[in-house]
Amino acid sequence: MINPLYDRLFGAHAGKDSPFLRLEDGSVVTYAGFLGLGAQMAHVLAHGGLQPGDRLAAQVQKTPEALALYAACVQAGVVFLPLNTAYTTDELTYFIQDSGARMIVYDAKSEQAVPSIANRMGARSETLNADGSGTLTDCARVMPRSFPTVARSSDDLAALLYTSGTTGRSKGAMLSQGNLLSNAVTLAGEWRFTSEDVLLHALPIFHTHGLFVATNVTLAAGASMIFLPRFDLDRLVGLMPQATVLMGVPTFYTRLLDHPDFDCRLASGMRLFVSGSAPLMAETHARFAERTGHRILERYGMTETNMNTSNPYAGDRRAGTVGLPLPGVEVKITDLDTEATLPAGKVGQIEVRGPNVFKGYWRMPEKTAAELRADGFFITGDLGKIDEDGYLHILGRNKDLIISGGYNIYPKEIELVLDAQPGVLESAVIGVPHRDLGETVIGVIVAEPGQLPDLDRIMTAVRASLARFKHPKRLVVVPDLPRNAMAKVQKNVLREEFKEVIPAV
Ligand code: MLC
Ligand code: AMP
Repeated sequence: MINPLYDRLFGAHAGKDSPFLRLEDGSVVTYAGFLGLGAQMAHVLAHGGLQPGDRLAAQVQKTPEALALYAACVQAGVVFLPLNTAYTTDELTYFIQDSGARMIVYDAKSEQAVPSIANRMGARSETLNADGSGTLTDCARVMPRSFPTVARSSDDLAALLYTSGTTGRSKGAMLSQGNLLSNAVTLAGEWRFTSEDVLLHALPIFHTHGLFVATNVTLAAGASMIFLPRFDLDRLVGLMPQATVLMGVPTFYTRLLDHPDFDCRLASGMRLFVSGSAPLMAETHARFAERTGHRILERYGMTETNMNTSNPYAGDRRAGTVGLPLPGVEVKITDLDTEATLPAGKVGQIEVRGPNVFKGYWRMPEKTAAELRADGFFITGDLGKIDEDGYLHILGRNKDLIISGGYNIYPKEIELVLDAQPGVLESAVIGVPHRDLGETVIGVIVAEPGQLPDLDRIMTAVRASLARFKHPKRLVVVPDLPRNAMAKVQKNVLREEFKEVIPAV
């Protein structure tokens, strides 16, 4: 194989007229059609001067063309950097600068700042709009439908995915061809995917879950996907009889349970429901099983590691656990202070090692050294235990992180914005329970002496700099923040105090 990821996931389907994407309007994109478009786009990248190893940043809507751009990058040896469509210009600028992207593909209808950012950086920019139009597809259309695949090795980078950090500065996780390929092939096998499968795809394609788990597993099996542009509960319910597998964040499942038409008849053609990216409540698992007869299969992963563990396909799927280590993946629990490996039943930090674990953080050797040990174990920042039967339980986090509807939100990033506002002395951002999203964001503010901060003005500043899903649902002003003897803010005290500040919906 000259390009392991391309050859196995994409090239293996060359010439096949079987469906890859089933679109909402009933039309179908075949494997051959998809690969032809990907090859045309690879020519556009090469004509644009992109060399193997160069980064291409894409902030585009979920379309077949956006997915073909991923295929094009892999085939041309270009490192794919997908970006959340909710990111603001400020956020986008950081990612483009930090990654040194050589080409930026963006939606001309929603983002106007890219050409000037690209100019400043000496990068090229192309447009790809939500209807598939744009300069990228215009140029691609006149290109040959085959492209000489660029040689890559397993260790070469395939993707750069940004994940926020506790310092408020996002880090680019470097994922190699081998990281992505090994995980896709393992999961397709573990979850018994075949070419007959039809995956109901309602996740975004700029994160690990929708791109590398859902899409790569489908490709590894030569299966097809019902490719929805976004999550839409009624459509999900309406299309379920045509599907065999659903992958979603826990919010998908709580919302499905709230839908009056969702019952066992509707789910009778389905063979598998997978949940991940955030904790699935045992109660949701139980209600789902009662309603449909299906036990949701929960798995555990991260941007840096792809998937680490999964409940078994054939064995016991245990609610409240994330299952067993995947083949080839080692999971251990270590003491936070001594770093010694702990026995079954003891709670500590979760560390993982395997072919799935990333190569480090882009241009951040100190951060890489702090989280990725020399022996290959990655310190996940999650806390948990392994029980007597080998199942992993996630019991908390040793990192200040909020997960809202499957999106990670690092409080520090929001605190930095709040702290910079007039009248604000300091702030603490916390996650409180939310029925629909699992957790949601609250900003707790301490005013400068004698000042009354203007909360509307503060929210305007937040909106200008941070993606919508990170916005606090409420701001509250308190006289001071609770601190421990080390002067560290006790967020657990704040979480307890404000846990009911957001009404249950
Ligand atoms: C949308 N909004 C959110 C939100 N999603 N706010 C907080 N948290 C979220 N997750 C906001 C919007 O900005 C909007 O704000 C309002 O809620 C309604 O927007 P919407 O677009 O109608 O929301 P909806 O489509 O219902 O989205 C909810 C969702 C979506 C759960 C379907 O968030 C989603 O697709 N989440 C999946 C995220 C994901 O893929 N995570 C995987 C990461 S990879 P307003 O103000 O306009 O009302 C990873 C590794 C692993 O973690 O293990 O998988
Ligand atoms: P991300 O950085 O977006 O990839 O998110 C990774 C984090 O999501 C992990 O470190 C966990 O904290 C969390 N996560 C992923 N899957 C699960 C799960 N099944 N249960 C609990 N937490 C999860």
